[in-house]
Amino acid sequence: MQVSILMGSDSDWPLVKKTADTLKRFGVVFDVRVLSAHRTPDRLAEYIKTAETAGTLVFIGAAGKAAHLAGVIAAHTVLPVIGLPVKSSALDGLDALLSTVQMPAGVPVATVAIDGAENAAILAVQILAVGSDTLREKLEEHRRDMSAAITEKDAALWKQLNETV
Ligand code: RP5
Repeated sequence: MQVSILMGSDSDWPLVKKTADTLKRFGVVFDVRVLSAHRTPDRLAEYIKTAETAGTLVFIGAAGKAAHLAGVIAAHTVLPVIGLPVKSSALDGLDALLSTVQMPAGVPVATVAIDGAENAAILAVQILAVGSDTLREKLEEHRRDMSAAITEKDAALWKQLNETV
């Protein structure tokens, strides 16, 4: 297991599935669990220690509302922690963003955008790629694919405009 994805509730899964699917595309081995900083604090702490022993190198903590999950994970490990603020509140995720990103000095959480599920996975792959040429090549290929897709969309738009003018 290279990445442990933790989410505060099963209601986060429709979003977090995108993180899982992206990791799968890169061939990264991961675990996904529902563990809450507030509702299951002891089991969360236990899991983090178990995951470290099992070889986890990066944690992803996805949570909404007063989202302390990623911060609490970071308090229990020195491994890199990525925070994914989930838009599940009346405040549209701004509460989760601030709760996740505003960590005290010495205990960072690398926070992606509100609902930035794909970027949470890509950042995890980038961290793992520091020690893996294979992952680095896959990331470079991913960038080339994105670039080609944009070029294609640009060309399609120009074609459409020229046809209508
Ligand atoms: C957070 O509260 C979870 O991460 C979720 O985003 C939100 C709502 O949880 P549920 O009430 O749907 O379980 O802790």
